[in-house]
Amino acid sequence: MIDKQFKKEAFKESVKENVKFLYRKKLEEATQEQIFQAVCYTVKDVIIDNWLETQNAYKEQDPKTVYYMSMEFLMGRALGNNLINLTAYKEVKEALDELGLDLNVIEDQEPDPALGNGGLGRLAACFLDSLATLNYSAYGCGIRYRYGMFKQQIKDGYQVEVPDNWLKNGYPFELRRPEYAKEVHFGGYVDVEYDPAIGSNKFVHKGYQAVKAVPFDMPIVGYNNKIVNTLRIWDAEPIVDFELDSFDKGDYKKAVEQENLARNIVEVLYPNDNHMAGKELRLKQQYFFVSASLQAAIAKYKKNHKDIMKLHEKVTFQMNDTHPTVAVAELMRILMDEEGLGWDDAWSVTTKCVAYTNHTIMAEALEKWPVELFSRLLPRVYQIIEEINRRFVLEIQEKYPGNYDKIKKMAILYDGQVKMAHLAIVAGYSVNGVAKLHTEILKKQELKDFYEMMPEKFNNKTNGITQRRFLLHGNQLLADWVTDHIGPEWITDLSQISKLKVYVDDEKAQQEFMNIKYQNKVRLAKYILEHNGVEVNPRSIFDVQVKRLHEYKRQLLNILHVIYLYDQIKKHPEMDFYPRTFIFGAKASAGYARAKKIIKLINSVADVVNNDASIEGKLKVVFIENYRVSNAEMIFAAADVSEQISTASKEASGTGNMKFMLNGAPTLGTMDGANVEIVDEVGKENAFIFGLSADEVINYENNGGYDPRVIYNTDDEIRQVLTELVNGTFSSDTELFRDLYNSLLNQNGGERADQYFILADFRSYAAAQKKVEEAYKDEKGWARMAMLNTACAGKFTSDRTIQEYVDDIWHLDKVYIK
Ligand code: Z57
Repeated sequence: MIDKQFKKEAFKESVKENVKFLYRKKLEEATQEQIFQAVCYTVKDVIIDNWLETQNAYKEQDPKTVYYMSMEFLMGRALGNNLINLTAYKEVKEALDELGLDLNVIEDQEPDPALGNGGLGRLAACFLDSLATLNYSAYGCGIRYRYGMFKQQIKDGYQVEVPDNWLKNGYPFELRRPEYAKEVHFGGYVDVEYDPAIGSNKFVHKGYQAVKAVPFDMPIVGYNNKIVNTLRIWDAEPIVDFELDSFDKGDYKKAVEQENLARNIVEVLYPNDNHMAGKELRLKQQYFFVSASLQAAIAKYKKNHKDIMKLHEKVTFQMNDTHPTVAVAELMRILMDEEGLGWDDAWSVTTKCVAYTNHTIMAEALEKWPVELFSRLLPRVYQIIEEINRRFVLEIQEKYPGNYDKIKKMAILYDGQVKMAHLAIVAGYSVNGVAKLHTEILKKQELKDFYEMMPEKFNNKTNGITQRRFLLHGNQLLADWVTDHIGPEWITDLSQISKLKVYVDDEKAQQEFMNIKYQNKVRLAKYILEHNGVEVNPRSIFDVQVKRLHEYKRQLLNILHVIYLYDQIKKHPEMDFYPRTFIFGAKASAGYARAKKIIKLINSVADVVNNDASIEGKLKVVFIENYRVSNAEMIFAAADVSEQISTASKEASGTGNMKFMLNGAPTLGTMDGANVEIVDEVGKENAFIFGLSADEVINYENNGGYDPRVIYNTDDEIRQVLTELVNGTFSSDTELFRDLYNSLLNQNGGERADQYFILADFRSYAAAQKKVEEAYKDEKGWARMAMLNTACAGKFTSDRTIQEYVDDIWHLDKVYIK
């Protein structure tokens, strides 16, 4: 334990001192927010010592480093997590107690740094936690958005987006590093000039606009190992005392443009999950952080290494989805134009340094940039992509002579577009999917041609989550109980949690386990009462679906089933029905009208159901406002049932599913993403699986879809549910939900009727829900199942995922701090 550093008295003194010098106040006069800041500075002081030591150890031992390049890092709050990883949480809680302060209240002062949308950004955050905990040298590289993911308010049942000004009070854990600033160039044109030094022509980028990229570093504390890695996020500043190139001297208009560029570029995170908006500013953001990160990585490498041809021995860049894929061409540019390598040498280094992770097969998420936009914004980088493409097309022709279809399907440049996934695959030395099923679909369907041409690049890395945040911090009661039974090794070796299996039939253990679940449900019920004004019964089944709102995730299926249950209870008031609370939490992209309508529907159904005295509180529906990492921790801990009901084949992995499982909630889900592997681990008798398989869905899709009207016409109860969308049951405005109704029954432009197979899966979903109810009534059986879910979650730690990335892709060296 590192509690030496947190000697209680010294800690208390330091907090008081910090309140004094930060705010000129005594502790008694300070607000909770000021105390939060003071506590953070005390904690940061300890972290900085470890941070320095870590960086020194890296300098001495010179390990290979991974640069995890991501547009999103959904970190969640840092204070509690840092205390956990410093193994100082309980000591600090006690020290604060003695000062009359409550650590929970202090933690609640911290804004969630929400620099991400959903799964992809949260995965990046879990990976950083695991990398530090496993003693690997790693940087997260991203953007310091001034405004992160918007805050969601629900007004009259509608989502309202409120800007997330997370930096308003200053963020205590970040460190500005102006000495590492880099310049990034946009626009302009490329000139060919004769260079007498090399006796040949070279390309020179001119007439560009420049932005200064200034890094802010955040410490990433490893668990109980003194390692502190760095999340480096880039801010943009105008180049004020700008030295415009000689031909631009006195160009006032340009000076103003440069200032605007700097102001806009890091302003806000695009709030789209699994969807590409295609905005020019987004491409600017991508190039901005990629260029700055690569420049910094290469400068750091060159400090201690002479031979740029050996860059890949010390450095690897992991591209989190295609968002940072411009890195391929930017690295080529730096190696050629700045390091003086020729094409072949630059290509040889680049293709040993970059690797790509695919996170989705959703067509609307694929990044394709119009050539016109791309070449105007990044003329030199575009020129390099043209050459990569030219050479790749030659390779295709060599391998498949006369097969022009292959060129059409595989080229990087085609139809006036730059296809980022193709660029990533052609240059990457590794291409991975994020769950077994997903990787198989990539190989057999989406990326079939590439897999056929370069099978050795493809591999699977099933996602994982950090148990430090999602059990040790989020569910302290259960964490203590687990440690009491099997010791603390699970904290850094989650495979140990299988030792709980010997307790699943032990009645005392069952009671304790379910009692902890009950207490967590009481905690959530209190939160719901405070935030929603809805009273829920903690003895009811907490059935939870929390994730981004997207049609493929099928929150609509869930709420239609709620309507179905409501109809049943109304029709048969005497029927046996175990009380249920359906809990939703989801943000919809600001521009995604249908997703927002589904939120409105959930809230409208909640209004009717929750206020219908005739159903005697058997059914409650709650929409938790502003679902985010901090309240997620509490929600997973309190869940009885984990809703993972995506249309099979659409959810690449899912990671919420793993968080529920770890906290003892069985999965109610389709055979999609990592659900498949969850069932492998826990057994299908300890999950509730329903619906079409991925193969069946893909088969329908390849053959024109299916006809939901057959179901509508033959199933009276389903027809009744749909009718209630448009007959005034949930809104006096019968047109309000017309679009949702139509989307299930009619085709619309290029969109098939019920393209996410909601009606096709409805009956089997309802049957699975019925089984949940039956299973829950068997108290011991349920306790056993819940415990088995926790006990079988070992595979789903991001520690395992990261070790696989290290073994198969990154080949990093472990570093130990004395
Ligand atoms: C995103 O959150 C994911 C994929 C994307 O392409 C984008 Br853009 C955003 C998610 C997947 O939908 C999840 O299934 C997956 O678990 C997660 O990425 C992490 O891999």
